[in-house]
Amino acid sequence: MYAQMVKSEATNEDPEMLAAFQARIDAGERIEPKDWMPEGYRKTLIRQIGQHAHSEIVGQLPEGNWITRAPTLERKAILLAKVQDEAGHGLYLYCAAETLGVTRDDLTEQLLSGRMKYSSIFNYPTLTWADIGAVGWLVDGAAIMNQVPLQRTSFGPYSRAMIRICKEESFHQRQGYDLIRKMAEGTAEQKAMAQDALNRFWYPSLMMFGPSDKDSVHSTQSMAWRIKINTNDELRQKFVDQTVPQAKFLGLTIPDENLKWNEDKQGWDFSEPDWSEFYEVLKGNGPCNTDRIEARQKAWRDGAWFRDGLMGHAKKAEARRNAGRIAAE
Ligand code: BYC
Repeated sequence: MYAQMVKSEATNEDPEMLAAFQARIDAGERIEPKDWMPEGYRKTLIRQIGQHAHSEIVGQLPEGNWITRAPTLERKAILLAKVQDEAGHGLYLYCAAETLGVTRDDLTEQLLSGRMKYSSIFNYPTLTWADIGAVGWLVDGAAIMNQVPLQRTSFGPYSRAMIRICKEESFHQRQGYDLIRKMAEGTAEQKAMAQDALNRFWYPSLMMFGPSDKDSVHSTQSMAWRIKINTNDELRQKFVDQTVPQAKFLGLTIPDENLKWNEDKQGWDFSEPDWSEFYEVLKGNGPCNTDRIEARQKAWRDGAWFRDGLMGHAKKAEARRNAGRIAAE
């Protein structure tokens, strides 16, 4: 069935090569950059890895917003390290995408012109210090739920980047939980801030997993190619099952009246997010879309002198090397 789907996606590619490629995927082999791959596989990876890289980079903005206002030196140092980690994750992922024949400049240009997406979650504001806890606990928690299976994704460079990223993300999730726990166990006012953060971040976190399976455009093909290992709904359910007991332990209430343990499925029933809000955010109409893109555009403009300097240095070094080679010949 999968081979048929692959064939219909890319009719001008050699059916034997497609079948051999699918057999490698089905056997659990990793695909490496120099291997033959269907054009659709390459494009899907560039889209997913590129969006993922952009999410890491844009994801620095809501948290970076609180570095100067962290309440203690220790919390500031932790937050600073976390935001730096996100930059590193973006770089590993851009490098993985570059092995597919796209440049980081191309990807950046597509982000800045609005032609490439980043995760919807980063279009929501971080209004209070408790939001930084909620981002670590819920947003990094959702990110890990999605990324742990991606360590086994079929494309070698992506899978290896995910191994390192997951190690760091799990530290991020724990520091977020520790922060929100301090707030939840603090004064009545602090606990109310923690609850408010949970209320605002719950549904946007559920949206991170993408549309429900019936509306997911890419899942079937991406799973056939093992670019994705699980469906969006499977991971969303796992996230809810993991998070409900954590919220109970914190003494916080998940803002969902329909949350109910389902004995048959051994998991929690929960309300779907408002998908019309999700699609509005994707169209650019979320609370912070404009701010986020403008911040990245400004960073790109402000960094022009540095990129020019690096290129100038690289060109001079190359000219010196070439001159040395000619003299030696
Ligand atoms: N936001 O067919 P579907 C992080 C788009 S965590 C925006 O299901 P797919 C971080 C989707 O791109 C976040 N767009 O797509 C954490 C597609 O549109 P296009 C990053 C979304 O790809 C803490 C359309 O909706 N993680 O970085 O099969 C701190 C239809 O969806 C979203 C990753 O990127 C969304 N939430 O599945 C700092 C993980 N959901 O492209 C940083 C890797 C869907 O056709 N990515 N769309 O125009 C994935 O696992 C998959 O790409 C997704 C979506 C599950 C996200």
